Amino acid sequence: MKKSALQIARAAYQPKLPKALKGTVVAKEGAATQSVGNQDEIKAMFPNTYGMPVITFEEGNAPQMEAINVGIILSGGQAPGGHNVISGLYDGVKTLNPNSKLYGFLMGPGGLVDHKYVEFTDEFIDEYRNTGGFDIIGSGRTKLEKESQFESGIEILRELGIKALVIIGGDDSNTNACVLAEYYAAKNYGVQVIGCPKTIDGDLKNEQIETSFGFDTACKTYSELIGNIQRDCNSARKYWHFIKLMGRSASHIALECALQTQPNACLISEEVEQKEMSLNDVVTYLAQIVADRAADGNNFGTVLIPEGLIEFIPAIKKLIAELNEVLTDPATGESREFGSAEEQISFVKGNIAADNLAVLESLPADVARQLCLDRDPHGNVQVSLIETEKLLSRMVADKLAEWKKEGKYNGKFSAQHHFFGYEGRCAAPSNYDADYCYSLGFNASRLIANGKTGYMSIIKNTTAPAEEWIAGGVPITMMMNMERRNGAMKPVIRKALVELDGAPFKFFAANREEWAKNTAYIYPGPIQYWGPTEVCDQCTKTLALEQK
Ligand code: FBP
Repeated sequence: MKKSALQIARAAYQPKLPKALKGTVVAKEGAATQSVGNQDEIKAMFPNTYGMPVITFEEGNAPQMEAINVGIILSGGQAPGGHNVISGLYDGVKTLNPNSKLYGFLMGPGGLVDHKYVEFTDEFIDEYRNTGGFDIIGSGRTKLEKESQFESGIEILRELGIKALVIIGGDDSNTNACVLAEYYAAKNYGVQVIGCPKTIDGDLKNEQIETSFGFDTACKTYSELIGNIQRDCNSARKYWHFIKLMGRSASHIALECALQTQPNACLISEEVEQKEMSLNDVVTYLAQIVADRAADGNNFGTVLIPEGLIEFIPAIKKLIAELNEVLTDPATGESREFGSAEEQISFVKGNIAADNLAVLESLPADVARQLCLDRDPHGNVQVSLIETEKLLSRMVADKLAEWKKEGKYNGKFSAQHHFFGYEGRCAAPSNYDADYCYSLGFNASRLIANGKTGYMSIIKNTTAPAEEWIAGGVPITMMMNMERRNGAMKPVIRKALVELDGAPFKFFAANREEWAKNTAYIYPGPIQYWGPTEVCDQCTKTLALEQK
């Protein structure tokens, strides 16, 4: 593989580890834990992995381990730093015993079920240290939930002598990791399962997990691009840029990018829901900002739109909930099969309540169509395929045209559209993500060495220098509650949405009026890997505000 000069230099970077992980460790156990909701049901469903304590690792004299074979899976959407989780785990198991082996299952959880794998070697791992992407073994969205999949998995794990499996994923994949951990524990199969918190969306976080990996790099990459657009926008002064940002559900990415770039407007889905705003209310809010700037002679600006917005508009949320029910076959709990998209849409229209049908029919045809079509394997609407940025700018243009007729607006409105998602998911990891991910992987080897299963690898105190980071593990059941999925109640990790009383949102809300009216853009520039620490080693503004 031909490498750029940066890649060659970056390969030599040695990610930092918390002090506690540098030598042998001992596990300090906290008190027994409880799930965040539905305790009785979760306890009954996870009798072998419920109630375990939070673990913190401290320096100590642990005995030398026998060689162990470990497997790893990358699951779901790509996130910068995944290769460092693998290299951290590889180095971790080798320091436990140089004869330990690490296997990677190919193209996501499907690789475990279909017995597709590779064995890592020094040369193989070295090619991928500190690089972005998941291409080292590929990723996939196969949902691990059926007994037949778990049984197929154990066959290959036994064949390769694998005693522990690490699953790198978001809330859905880690929920499945926990179900697998419980199944193997119940059957006494002798295979531990450990999760790692990944997703650029930033919604896998709680009091134990400060942030999911990849969020830092993805937000910095998008913020660089937004900054570039803002400079262009402020140079030509003739366009409004409508920028949709990834983040399937929560608006953490949009909020962080707003904190980094100070755009003229940024929608936060959670606020739209809380204020029970309709699509028309959202459009009026944006059109007013455009009109106010036009009154000052500024016919240009930037608007950030979270990808998941549409699902948070209460009427549309209610519609989607019914669509999800209707699209699931109650007999099997699986998605219904249709011969064509048209057949699916007409089935949906014939089977939903009149008020929801009215909402569906009020939406532009392309949006309505996408809402009626297939979900991803975890039952999520594929919001990355809905062009909200075009929908909103079209509706703002219509509103401004009305206001022009009424003499309330006399500006010029010309829009450009962008969607930043895939651009950031495989970027070379920032120093933060390179260090955090390496530590998460290395730490997973210590959870394995301590015989843990059903735990997620955690690294805390990450706003301090890496030396002072705290390593340990949290039982996955602790993060669970029951939610309705595909027509039935299921145990799932609770997703972290933007907290409207949290410091990041409050900071944004306190400043947004000024950013709307005045042109107060910040141009963050590219991620820096070398240089002064205040430039190169910063965490996200979200994390800094949350932890301050
Ligand atoms: P994960 O939750 O698996 O990390 O993926 C998140 C995400 O990047 C969302 O932001 C986006 O909506 C979705 O993946 C896109 O999925 P796909 O890669 O399948 O198009």
